[in-house]
Parts: sequence; structure tokens; C-alpha cells
Amino acid sequence: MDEYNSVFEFLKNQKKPSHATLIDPEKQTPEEASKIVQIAIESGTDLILVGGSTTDKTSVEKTVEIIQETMELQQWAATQNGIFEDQTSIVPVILFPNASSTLSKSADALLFMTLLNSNSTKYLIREQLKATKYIFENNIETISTAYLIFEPGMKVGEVGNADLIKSTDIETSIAYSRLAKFFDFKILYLEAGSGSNKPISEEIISSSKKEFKGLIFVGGGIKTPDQAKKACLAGADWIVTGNLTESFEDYNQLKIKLKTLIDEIKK
Ligand code: 1GP
Repeated sequence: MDEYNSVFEFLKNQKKPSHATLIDPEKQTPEEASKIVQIAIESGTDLILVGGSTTDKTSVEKTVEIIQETMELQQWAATQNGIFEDQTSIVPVILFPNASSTLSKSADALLFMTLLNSNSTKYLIREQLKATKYIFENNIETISTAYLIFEPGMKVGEVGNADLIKSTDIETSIAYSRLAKFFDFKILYLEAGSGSNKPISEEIISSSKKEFKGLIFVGGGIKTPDQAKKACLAGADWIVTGNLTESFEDYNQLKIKLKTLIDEIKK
């Protein structure tokens, strides 16, 4: 991170498609979350996102704090050994919030999102307005993000009161991508919903990429290296996986699973 002036600069300057590990603080204890992060970093993940549709402030704060502490220790250990220095020193922790209350000043930055296809002003602008005081007082870097939810949408679609875009509706998707471009958002985040049975289609990704010149994040239902690779070839700059790190038999198996997917997108 040190070589960049901001977390956004870091996100923008990755040379290859990159991988983000999403940690939902509701799904495990903070201690388990930090262990998963450690494995994810060893497997080559580039970024940690923390957030979930129904999470609360305490679990977000605890999880971010313990992840940061673990990463510092990991980095310290790496410098002692003289190995892994690069790998462990540049993985930022970014908030992926569901509400103005679920923020943490220990995070490196915040995806300052508006759910463009929400039917509710709460997710379009009101929660963001409520968050401004905390963000200002704690000097948190904000990264403007246009968030778009496609079918099936899952929990986030429901909670966000999204007017879900059909997975085949390229025209609507293009219109929203242009909207995001005209507003000059830094990120366009295409979401199928955590646990979706199919990820965002390649057609949606490639048509958005043509319109939107900022970074494209894609998440929801990406489980296999092949799905991740296809999303990257279609134009995703960042692939986000969540569920992949939630079900595993042991940490060794988790590492193999994650590393295989990450290696595939970076080939
Ligand atoms: C983040 O919703 C995704 O955008 C995560 O989805 O849990 O299905 O990987 P999965």
C-alpha cells in the first residue's frame, strides 16, 4: 500500500484481474474471520471486503479490528523471515456496508455505494447522508461505487429493495452503466447476490465494460476457477467471492480451493 497515495490508486493500478475476499461478519466469529483472511492472503487474494446484508456495527468493528491486527502480525512475521513481504504488505481492508451504522474507523477505505436500482431512497441516498458525519470525523477514504443488483439478487436484493435487473436484460444494464459513467463513479459493482446459483453473465459484464470506464467489480455465485476466469475475460477488473470461504472442511482445503481460483484469474 505504501507506494500508493490512496486505496483507490491501489485498486486501479493492479496489472491483472484481481481477487477480493468478502468476509461477512455474521457468518463466523472475528477470530475465525481473521484465520480465513490469513489463508486468503497466503492464497494470493488482493483485497479484503468486510460487510453483509444483515450485519451489525459491533460485529463489523470487531471483525475489522482483529483482521487488521492479524495482518500486522503476519507482516511482522514475514519481515522477520525475510519472505512474503510483498504479499502481506499490500492487502487493504475495505468496508462494503449495508447501512450507515455498520462502519469502522479501523478500515482502510469504504466503498461509498449507492444501490442504483433500489426502489428505496434509504439505499439510494439516505443512509449515505447519515454516514457523512462518521466518515468525516474519522477521515475514512471513500470510493464512490455504483452498485447494481441482478436476478436472483438473493438476500441483498431483498434487503436493498432492488428492482432486480434480469440476467438477460442487456439494454437496462447498459443504461445503468451509462448512468454510472455520467455520474463519474469510480467503481461499477455488478452483483448477482451472495449464494446465487449463477453468476453475472459474460454478456452483461462485457456490455458494461464498453460503457463504463472505471473499475468493474463482479460478485455473487462465483464458485469455480472457470466462472471467475470467464468473468475476467469478459471485462471484470475485480472478482469478489464470499461463500467460497464460508464452507470448507479444513484450512488446507480452503487454501487449495482459493489458490486454484486466484491463480486461474491471474494467468
Ligand atoms: C459479493 O455477493 C457477493 O458481491 C458474494 O457472493 O457469496 O456468492 O461469493 P458469493
